[in-house]
Amino acid sequence: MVWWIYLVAAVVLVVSREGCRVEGEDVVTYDGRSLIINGQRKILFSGSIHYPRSTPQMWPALIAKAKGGGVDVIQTYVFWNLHELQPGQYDFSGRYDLVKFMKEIQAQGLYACLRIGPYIESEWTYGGFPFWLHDVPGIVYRTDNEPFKYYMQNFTAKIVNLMKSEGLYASQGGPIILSQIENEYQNIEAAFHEKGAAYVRWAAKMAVDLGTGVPWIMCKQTDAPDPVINTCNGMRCGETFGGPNSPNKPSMWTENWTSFYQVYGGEPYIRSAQDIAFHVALFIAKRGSYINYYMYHGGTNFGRTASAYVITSYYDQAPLDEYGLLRQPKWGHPKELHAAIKNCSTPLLEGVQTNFSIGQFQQAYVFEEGSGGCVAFLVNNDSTNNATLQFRNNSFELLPKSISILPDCQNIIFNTAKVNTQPNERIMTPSKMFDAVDSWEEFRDVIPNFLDTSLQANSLLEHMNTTKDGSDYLWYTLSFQPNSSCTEPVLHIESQGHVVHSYINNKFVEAGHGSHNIKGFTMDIPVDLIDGMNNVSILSVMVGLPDSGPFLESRFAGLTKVEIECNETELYDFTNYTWGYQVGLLGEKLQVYKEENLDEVEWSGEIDHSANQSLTWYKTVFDAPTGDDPIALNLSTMGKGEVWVNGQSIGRYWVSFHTSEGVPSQTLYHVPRAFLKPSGNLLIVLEELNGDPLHISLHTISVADFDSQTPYNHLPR
Ligand SMILES: *[C@@H]1O[C@H](CO)[C@@H](O)[C@H](O)[C@H]1NC(C)=O
Ligand SMILES: *[C@@H]1O[C@H](CO)[C@@H](O)[C@H](O)[C@H]1NC(C)=O
Ligand SMILES: *[C@@H]1O[C@H](CO)[C@@H](O)[C@H](O)[C@H]1NC(C)=O
Ligand SMILES: *[C@@H]1O[C@H](CO)[C@@H](O)[C@H](O)[C@H]1NC(C)=O
Ligand SMILES: *[C@@H]1O[C@H](CO)[C@@H](O)[C@H](O)[C@H]1NC(C)=O
Ligand SMILES: *[C@@H]1O[C@H](CO)[C@@H](O)[C@H](O)[C@H]1NC(C)=O
Ligand SMILES: *[C@@H]1O[C@H](CO)[C@@H](O)[C@H](O)[C@H]1NC(C)=O
Ligand SMILES: *[C@@H]1O[C@H](CO)[C@@H](O)[C@H](O)[C@H]1NC(C)=O
Ligand SMILES: *[C@@H]1O[C@H](CO)[C@@H](O)[C@H](O)[C@H]1NC(C)=O
Ligand SMILES: *[C@@H]1O[C@H](CO)[C@@H](O)[C@H](O)[C@H]1NC(C)=O
Ligand SMILES: *[C@@H]1O[C@H](CO)[C@@H](O)[C@H](O)[C@H]1NC(C)=O
Ligand SMILES: CC(=O)N[C@H]1CO[C@H](CO)[C@@H](O)[C@@H]1O
Repeated sequence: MVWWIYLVAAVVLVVSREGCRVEGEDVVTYDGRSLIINGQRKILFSGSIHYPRSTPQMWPALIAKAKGGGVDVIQTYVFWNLHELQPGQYDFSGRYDLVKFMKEIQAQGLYACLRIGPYIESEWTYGGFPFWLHDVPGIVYRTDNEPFKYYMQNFTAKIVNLMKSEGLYASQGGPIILSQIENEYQNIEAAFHEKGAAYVRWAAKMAVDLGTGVPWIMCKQTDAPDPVINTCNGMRCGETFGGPNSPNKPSMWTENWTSFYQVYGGEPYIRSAQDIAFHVALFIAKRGSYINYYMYHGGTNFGRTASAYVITSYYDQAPLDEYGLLRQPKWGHPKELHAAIKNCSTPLLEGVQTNFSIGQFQQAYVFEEGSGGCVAFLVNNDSTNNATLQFRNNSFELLPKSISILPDCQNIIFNTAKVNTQPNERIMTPSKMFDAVDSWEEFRDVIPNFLDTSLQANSLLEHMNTTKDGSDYLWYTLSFQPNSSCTEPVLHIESQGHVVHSYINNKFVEAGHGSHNIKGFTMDIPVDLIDGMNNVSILSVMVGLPDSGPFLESRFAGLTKVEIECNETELYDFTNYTWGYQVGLLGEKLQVYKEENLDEVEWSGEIDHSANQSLTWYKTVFDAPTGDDPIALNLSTMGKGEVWVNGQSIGRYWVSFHTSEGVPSQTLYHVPRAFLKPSGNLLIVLEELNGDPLHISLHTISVADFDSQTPYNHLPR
């Protein structure tokens, strides 16, 4: 549908909002108050669950638990770099089966919001872009650039056509009521000057012209062109959102962060259930009608899918934790809030809103219908004291920093600061220790020297453009002969990310790294050189590609300067020296983490993790714990690396990177049940430092109320 027909349809529907329903198909439109589905205004609660961050086996229970929590809509991004491996070559299998995910949402009677992007950020490597885009001549991402627009339109059309061919839009009887184009573009728009606004107009028109029959949204985009709806992302949209850019558009909140993503070296962000409820209630009081929890279930960044420095566990503090278990009271408290708001949705949606002050820090928001329906939200914004006040001839004592909901303007049925749900806690039940030395075998990866390399260049190559994201690892090697008088040599390395391991003459010398907020780092390492030719091999490691900011296509990573300083005045500058390169580790090239390739290398039964740091592959087998509880590996004694179970990567780990409190950011790593068979599961650990595999342990995970140790994984009554 072209946009103007769409607007006319919206206007007609506002005038006569009954009727108009095509059997089995939902007509989705909107007015200044809310989305309108089959002629009815709706207040909708939505929850983000990203299909590739869990397994298809987990999807039904995750969706059911979201529904149980009072969620009406499941929101997901579409992950371009999982789906389009090479231009025109697609993968929609297994965890990438978007159609199956949408059909599960539909089967459970929920709606879907499909955020195609295709730029998604999402703490996902390269913001969702396939790395091959980088090599398209003349490309500049996310601006008025023909090559970029071609591939963006091509993928967007691919997804829309896939959804249409499966009948998944609400206009076809499917669950999808909204689609998103672009993502928080306004954050970078100014960097592109007038091309930014031109791109926004193009993206909106391109999307609308695809004719999905349901509205499009743009989040954090105040100039979203009609009929695309601009929506808010953030923690406090009730306070920060400037509102829709037209009186005919509803006020929608597409990312109310339930927590925050975590980076290596960072602490988890704990947002209380009370604080979430306060801001959700405030947004509704201020005539908001759609709120999405980002994330409702975060899940796991399997493989190398996390973006730069982001940990493998994603939003574990969401209402459903990484394993899909209820995190209380974050699940139960919003559930009560949703029920309270749903209970008075008619006066909220059809009534006239007024707001007025009822105290120095207190306000009332009242919705009244001609027919007598009345709902009030009483806000106490005093963060320390109760407020005792009069409202409509009744006296109320309001808790500090709270919103009370009165569905009849008389009685409080819900207060955001009063949590009735019992908190719960995670219980880890040990299932197996891997402490038998003879259960492990190891393979030391090979440190390449200059003469072993086939790719050579007279400069320091940019890391990402050299690996093409085929691996985290890039070897920079050289050989050189120092002057005999270079007696106290110091190896000086400057890197733009993320980790460096340095070796001289095949001996480990030192590792260094940057962090999420401090990109570059330098190292000065006194080294021993021999007379004659020395081999210098430096391993540059990336922990995910960047996912945000303008000009992502021209980011620089890897080594920027390498010198050997003999003394204050004399140094060897290797910046323009002849370097030899190797992309990836030998074990990666041989895929030794796969059962069928184990024989490609010699495994040794004599494991010795205390030996000087080197790149070591460890292998063992284990049986799956009985039962259905989720499973995790405790890697607290390891350093940094990646883990595979039956050939599938469960993600990177980086236990040796401590927070300011001196603890690892993540020690538990999810092993999905779907990756396992009953016995003989192959576990492969690639360790970059000198972590101790003998103290890895396997646990089953459950949750229990604080006061009862009885675990439950089901929905409490
Ligand atoms: C998208 O591009 C692929 C090749 O890159 C091509 O086969 C396909 O026809 C294109 N689709 C559209 C809708 O342009
Ligand atoms: C009523 O709400 C409007 C819009 O949010 C705001 O500008 C105004 O200050 C509010 N009035 C009172 C008395 O709180
Ligand atoms: C509550 O008070 C804080 C601090 O003064 C202010 O930033 C915020 O906007 C207020 N919120 C409401 C809902 O009045
Ligand atoms: C409150 O009480 C006064 C005096 O008794 C009465 O006039 C008024 O109508 C009452 N207001 C409401 C909302 O009940
Ligand atoms: C605040 O009000 C609640 C009831 O709304 C009451 O239970 C509590 O004792 C009060 N707290 C204080 C400090 O007065
Ligand atoms: C719904 O609101 C009515 C008053 O309007 C109240 O009597 C009832 O208990 C509420 N139900 C729920 C589930 O909150
Ligand atoms: C990226 O690498 C290719 C070779 O694979 C090279 O031709 C190109 O110039 C490089 N681009 C940049 C920006 O370094
Ligand atoms: C620095 O080292 C060079 C040889 O690498 C030597 O010739 C020179 O005398 C040294 N200078 C000082 C100040 O030690
Ligand atoms: C340097 O590397 C080459 C090629 O692997 C090797 O033959 C030589 O022995 C190495 N030299 C030293 C000092 O390790
Ligand atoms: C090494 O020796 C050569 C010749 O004696 C001299 O030109 C050069 O500056 C020296 N380089 C360093 C880094 O000491
Ligand atoms: C390395 O080569 C580049 C390009 O040829 C040049 O701009 C730069 O100054 C050189 N750097 C050093 C340290 O020689
Ligand atoms: C748009 C918005 O509200 N952003 C806020 C999200 O929350 C973080 C952390 O509390 C704030 O720093 C942002 O301003």
